[in-house]
Amino acid sequence: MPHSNNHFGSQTVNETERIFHALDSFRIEIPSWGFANTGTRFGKFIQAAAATNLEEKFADAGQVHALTGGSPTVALHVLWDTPNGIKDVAEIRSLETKFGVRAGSINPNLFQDQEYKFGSLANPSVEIRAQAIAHCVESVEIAKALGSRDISMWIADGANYPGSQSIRRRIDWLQEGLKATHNALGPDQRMLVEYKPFEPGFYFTDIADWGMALEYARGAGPQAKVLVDTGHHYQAQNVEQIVVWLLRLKALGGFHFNDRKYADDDLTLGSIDPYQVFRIFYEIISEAGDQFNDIAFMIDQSHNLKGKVEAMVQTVVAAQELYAKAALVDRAKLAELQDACRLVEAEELFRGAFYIDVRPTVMQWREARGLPPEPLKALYASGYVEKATQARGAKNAGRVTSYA
Ligand SMILES: [Mn+2]
Repeated sequence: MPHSNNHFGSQTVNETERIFHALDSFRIEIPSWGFANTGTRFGKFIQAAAATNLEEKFADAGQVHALTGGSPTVALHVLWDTPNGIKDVAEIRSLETKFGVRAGSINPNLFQDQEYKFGSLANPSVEIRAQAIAHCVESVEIAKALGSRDISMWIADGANYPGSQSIRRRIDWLQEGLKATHNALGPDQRMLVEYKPFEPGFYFTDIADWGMALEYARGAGPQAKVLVDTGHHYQAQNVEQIVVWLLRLKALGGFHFNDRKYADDDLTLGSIDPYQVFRIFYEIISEAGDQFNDIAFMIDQSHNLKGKVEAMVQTVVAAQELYAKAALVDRAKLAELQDACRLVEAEELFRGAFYIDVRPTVMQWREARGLPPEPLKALYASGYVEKATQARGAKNAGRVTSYA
């Protein structure tokens, strides 16, 4: 076992190379909404340093990328970030140049307007469905103008009570809406279909699992793929197995990474179960092949209590470290052990990579790439958050916190 018996401190040259190679190819997109004030179902919590407009979100995202070297794009939310639609594209272009991060996936908003109380693309009202489709098509146009490849479709539609909605008719309505959105895509664009078993609908959601998402994607057209949000599964589900199936079916569009203890908790990636992230990364490294560039790694988290920029730096660093660990699994050796059914040795080889402390090598990689060796320390030393607090504190103090 060439790589598994000397992991106490420094890595071998081979391992260093593998980690450098892995980190050079690994990019994870951060969401604009991760920098704004958020809360719980009960109220919003205001942070003095939270971003209050798109420029501040880009500034924060640029800061995270400058410190980590791993997050060159920022996911945008159409209603929150481009309130004037396509007219906002010029401003976004100049923010990209100013802050050194590009616009990434475009996220339509099909859950906030009052019209969507009973659903958007699956609403029984033909007028509201048409409004939802128009919004999706506009989102595609914004993405085109920004040069963004992916439209991420998070459909919050569902129902709370048995008998209150027709499950079957909603399938047809939703499929029609997704098809119409797909038809608007440019040749290089993709539509990513996200799924979730419950919430906000507590009897059903219209796209409850990866099978439904896959079927909707196939029905919509060849440029539609499935988006896996790691928090959108029942507790016992094996997410890495879903990932392998989607890869096999050439239908994996990307991820929304986050962690959870109970349901869709939107906690920091790897904070509760880092081994799960490692397992997912391992399957991608081992199975993706030429599909790798078609996988959009994205973060979807909500930091209610942690400092926004601080939490996002922590997230990207955690993702880089877990990705580096997954790259250290000796795949040839593992396959040999698996085929020979040497079960314990196979398992030990696999989890052995998880237990390697890659941080010293990741630090070397950062230094070799002109990045600060310890991004969080560099953030604290920079005074960035203190400056943001100064500049944004007054604006944030006037924000509404209650839902009443
Ligand atoms: Mn998500």
